[in-house]
Amino acid sequence: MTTITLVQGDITRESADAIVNAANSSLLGGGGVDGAIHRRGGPAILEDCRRLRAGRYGKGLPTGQAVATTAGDLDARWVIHTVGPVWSATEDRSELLASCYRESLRVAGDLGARTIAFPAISTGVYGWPIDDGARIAVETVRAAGTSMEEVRFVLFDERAYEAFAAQIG
Ligand code: AR6
Repeated sequence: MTTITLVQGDITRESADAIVNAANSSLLGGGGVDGAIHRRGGPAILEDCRRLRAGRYGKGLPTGQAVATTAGDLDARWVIHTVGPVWSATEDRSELLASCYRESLRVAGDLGARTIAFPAISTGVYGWPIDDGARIAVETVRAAGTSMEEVRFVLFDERAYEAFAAQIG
């Protein structure tokens, strides 16, 4: 049984086996939660990301996929970097957003993680409407059949927290 929990706050303050980063395909950092994770996690995370870019992910991490690095100074064992889709009003990219949650759970599960903390992927800079982003996140985790004991959504503001709370019911 997987417990889904909700927290309002800064994901870089959380303690979990795996903390998920809403990255971009460069894996080399950015704003939003990505910037916060690299700032608080320290340079070890970026060093791992650079190694990934020099190796298997020479062209970057494709949208919807996930990859793990060290968590550096964060209170976690791994950061799972995933690349959400940019919101589009003309194209349905929901499957790519669902894939971010599924792939992050798979990568974390393969590493042996039992607890994982997610931000609301794509709902910031990438413009995904928060209610729909929350629906996809919760539906995908519920359907995933993961080995995780706890899946925690860490929502930065009250609006996002309420959107997730409405999905949990
Ligand atoms: N803890 C938890 N949630 C946060 C935090 C935090 N410290 N900071 C922001 N959020 P975003 P995206 C929320 O923009 O939309 C970056 O530049 C935020 O309120 O971080 O997937 C990357 O490098 C929002 O609800 O990620 C990419 O280029 C959610 O996290 C691009 O942004 C996601 O917002 C990815 O855009």
